[in-house]
Amino acid sequence: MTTPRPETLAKLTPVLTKRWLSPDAWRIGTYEKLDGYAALRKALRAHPDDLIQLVKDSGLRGRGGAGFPTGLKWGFIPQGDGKPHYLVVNADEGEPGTCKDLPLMTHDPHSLVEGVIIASYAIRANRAYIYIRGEAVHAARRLRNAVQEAYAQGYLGRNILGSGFDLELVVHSGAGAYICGEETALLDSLEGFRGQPRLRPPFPATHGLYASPTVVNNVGTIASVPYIVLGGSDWWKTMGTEKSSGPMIYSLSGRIANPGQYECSMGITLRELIELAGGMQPGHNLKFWTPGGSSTPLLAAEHLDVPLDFEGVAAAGSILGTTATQIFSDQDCPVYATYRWLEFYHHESCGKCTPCREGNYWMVRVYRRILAGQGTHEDLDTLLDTCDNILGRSFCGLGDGATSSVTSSLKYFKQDYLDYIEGRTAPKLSDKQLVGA
Ligand code: L3W
Ligand code: SF4
Repeated sequence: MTTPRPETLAKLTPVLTKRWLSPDAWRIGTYEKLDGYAALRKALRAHPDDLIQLVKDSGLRGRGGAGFPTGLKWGFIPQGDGKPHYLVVNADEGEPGTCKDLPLMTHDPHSLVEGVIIASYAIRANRAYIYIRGEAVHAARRLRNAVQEAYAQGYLGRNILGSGFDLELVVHSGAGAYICGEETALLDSLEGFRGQPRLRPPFPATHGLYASPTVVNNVGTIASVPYIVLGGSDWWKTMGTEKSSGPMIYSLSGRIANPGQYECSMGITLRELIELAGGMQPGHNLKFWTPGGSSTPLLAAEHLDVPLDFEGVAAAGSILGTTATQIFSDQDCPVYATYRWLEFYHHESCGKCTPCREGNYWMVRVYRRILAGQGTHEDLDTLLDTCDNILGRSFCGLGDGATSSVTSSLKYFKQDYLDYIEGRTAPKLSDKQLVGA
C-alpha cells in the first residue's frame, strides 16, 4: 500500500462527508452541535428567490448523473400558478458501482432533511418526498428517524421555526427496480403506478408529481444546499473548476487498496484518487475503469490524468455520471465485465420500448456466445449495429447507458474480444450457459 503525498492529501475536501466519522451524527442532538439546522435558520430569514439565486451563483450542478444546473431547475418552477409544488429527492441509488448517497443517508441523514426543507422553501413546496431504494432498509430507517426528530424539534410541520412556512416530508421506499431511478418512472412509482418512464418534455419542472410543478434532485444535490447557504456561493466555488464547482463524493471500488468514498474538489484525476486510496492492490495494474458507473463509457490507463469534472470527462469521450469509479486491472476481462453489466441492463429494462428491451436481450446472447468460445468476427459488427439501434432511439437513458460499455470496450479492447473468437483466451462460459433468461 502506498502513502499519499501531502499535496495529494490536500485535494481531499470533506464537506458533505465531514460528519461521517462522528458516530452519532445521525442523531439530531449531535447534528445540531455540529452546525446542524443553522443553515435552515439563516435560509428562513431570506426571500425564496434569493435562495434560488444563491444556488444559481454557486454553480451547483446535479449530483445524480446528468449535471444539470440546480438553480436553473429550481427557477423553472412557475410561481403564482395556484398549483401545489413538490420536491422529490431521488434516493434510488442503483447504478452499478455507485455508493455515495446511501452512506450519506446512513451517517448524516439530517443534512439531507435540512436540505429538503431549504429547497422546498425556495421553490415554495409544502410537500416533499424522499424516494429511497427499497433494498436500502438501514438507510431508510435512519432517514425516517431523522424525519421524526425534525418534526419533534419544529423543523418540519406547520409554521417551521415561526416562519409561517409549512412542510410535510414523507420517506417512501421503492420496490427495488433500477428504472425507478429515472425521474419520471420514479414519479409514476410514487403515484402508485408501475414505474415506467414518461415522455419528456414536458419535464417534471412543469408537469411532475400529480401533473404539478416538481423539482426532482439527487440526494447529494440537496444535501449540498445547507453548506452553500452557510458558506456562500463564493466559498463553494473555491472548490472544483469554473464549470464544475464544489466538492464531489467519488466512490472508488475494485482493485485498489482502500475502496470507499473520497470527497474531493471536482477536477481531481484518477491518478490522484488511486494515490489517496493507497494505490492499486499488489500485483494489479490498471486496465480499464468507469468514471461514473456502468452507464458511462469505459476509460483506459491512458486516461489516468483526465480531470474528473463534467467537461474533462466529456472531452475524454465519457460521462462523469455519478462518479462511481470502478477500477479494473490487467487481471480482469473487459469482455466479461461488459457482459455482466449487460445482464444487469437486460434484467432491469422496463420493456416499454423495443430497442432497449430487444437489443439488450440479443446482446446478452451474443456475449454469451463470444465468452463460450463460439463467437464470430461478425458478432462484433452485430454488437455495434445493435448499439447503434439502441443509442438515441430508446425511450429513456437506461437504453443509452447499456450501450456505453459495449462500444467503449470494443473501442479500447477489441483484441480481448478477438482473443476469445480466435481461441487464444480460454472460454469463460460453458455451452450450458449459452441459453437462458
Ligand atoms: C426543465 C428542460 N428541466 C433537462 C432536467 C430533467 C432532469 C435533469 C437532467 O439522466 C443521467 C443519465 C444516466 N426543462 C430540461 C429540464 N431538465 N432539460 O434536468 O436531465 P437529463 O435528461 O440530462 O438526464 P436524466 O434523465 O436525469 C441522468 C446517468 O445520469 N447516470 C446515472 C444513473 C444513476 C442512477 C441511480 O443510481 N439511481 O440511475 C450515470 O451515468 O445514464 O444519463 O431532472 O428533468 N428543458
Ligand atoms: Fe424501458 Fe429501456 Fe425503454 Fe427505458 S429504454 S423505457 S428502461 S425499455
